[in-house]
Amino acid sequence: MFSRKVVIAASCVGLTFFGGLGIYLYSTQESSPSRTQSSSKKDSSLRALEKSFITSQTDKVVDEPSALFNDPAISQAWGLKKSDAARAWSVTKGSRDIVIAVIDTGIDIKHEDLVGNLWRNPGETGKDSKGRDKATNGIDDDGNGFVDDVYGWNFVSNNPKLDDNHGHGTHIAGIIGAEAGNGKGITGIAPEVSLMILKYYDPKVPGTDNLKNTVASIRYAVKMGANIINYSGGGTEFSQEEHDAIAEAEKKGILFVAAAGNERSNSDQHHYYPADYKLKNIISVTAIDPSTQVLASSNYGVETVDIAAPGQNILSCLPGNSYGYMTGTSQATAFVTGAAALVMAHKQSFQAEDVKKYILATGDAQTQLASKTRTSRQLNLYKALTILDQGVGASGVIAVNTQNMKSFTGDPNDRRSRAAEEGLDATATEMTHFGKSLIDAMGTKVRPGKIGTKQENEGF
Ligand SMILES: [Ca+2]
Ligand SMILES: [Ca+2]
Ligand SMILES: [Ca+2]
Repeated sequence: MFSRKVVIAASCVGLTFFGGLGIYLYSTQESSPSRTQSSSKKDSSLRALEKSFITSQTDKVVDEPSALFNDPAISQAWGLKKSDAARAWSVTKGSRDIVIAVIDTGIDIKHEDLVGNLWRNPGETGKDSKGRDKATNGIDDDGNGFVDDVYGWNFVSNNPKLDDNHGHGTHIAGIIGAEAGNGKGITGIAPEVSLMILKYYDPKVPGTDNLKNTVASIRYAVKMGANIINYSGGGTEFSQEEHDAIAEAEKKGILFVAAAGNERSNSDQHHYYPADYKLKNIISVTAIDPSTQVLASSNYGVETVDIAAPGQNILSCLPGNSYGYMTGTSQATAFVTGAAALVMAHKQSFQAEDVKKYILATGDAQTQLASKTRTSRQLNLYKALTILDQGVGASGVIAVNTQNMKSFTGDPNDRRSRAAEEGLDATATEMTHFGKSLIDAMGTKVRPGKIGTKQENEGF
């Protein structure tokens, strides 16, 4: 039997506070062996928090998103530019109707950049029959088995207090759904969204059964109607219970976005769960740096790891209205979750499998990712939202809509120039090529009629 390694993120070393932006820079090494402890027999059921490294920023990228929103730190978030976020936001900024369960270390529910995007359980808000606030009346008003679960639940301490004693959960929540245009901090990938907070790990509570809490969190998310589950933990042991809980989510059309893990290993050979369960609703995500290289610390695998997204020195929220940088596949996972929220908001009929296939098929193909991921692609938010809009039908043929066609810009690769040399309409060639690969990736079982129908309904 494999022992499950318990790994927590590096702690804060070399803290510097930049008052103007409320930004903390942490300077630490990538991994810290002293924080890696082998699990004892008693701890064998632990599901580890995937280690995100608190890091210092080294790469500054001039960023278009800063032209769109007034959030002061947005220009320091290179991953937004890398993922084509600004153009994606011109299509949609998400929707409060999309509920994302963030299963993590809790969050700072008072954080200035998150408070407006928290999910609120409708059954635990408002007044009860005696005029008391349902949120604090000590009664399980909606009868779901949890008392006063307004924003989610703390499965570590079995109460509704979601305080983040680690920082990881707040950071992940910020990447997914920090508010845009509020003049504070950063902007999440899906700046309009509802974040359901489920706490499965707390470094201050020793002996926590992370796997049990993870399973309970997944079941809560399924029961309470989340659309997407974001999970950045994992371990090398297969858990039937965890598998079955995610299979329940699959049945309900809930997407499960999972970190590939930071074990520096090939997941095809050394499986990492839950990312590697063979379920159609799971997206496994690895992390890249600004030059599109998979991080040395990140797991990879041409059979098991689906897609890559920014994960190095990612700026996001930290508890206490502060901000800082972290590195790891957790951060990359949050990018994909945000992308899924945007796609669901834009295409409301999409279920988990549709969103998954769509995000995987619309990423930018990169040669550096060919030996590291199943799709060889990095996340592209704009293309994830617009390929269908551009009129690529189920047959891979482009609908006649030159207005939209002209606005499309795809991969900045040589296909365009080759097409120009051949006297072809470069954009059309690109789109046809891309449309075919999209359909190939989506497979024959994927609702081809529905895609075409949907486009017609939307006036294509
Ligand atoms: Ca309740
Ligand atoms: Ca209550
Ligand atoms: Ca903001």
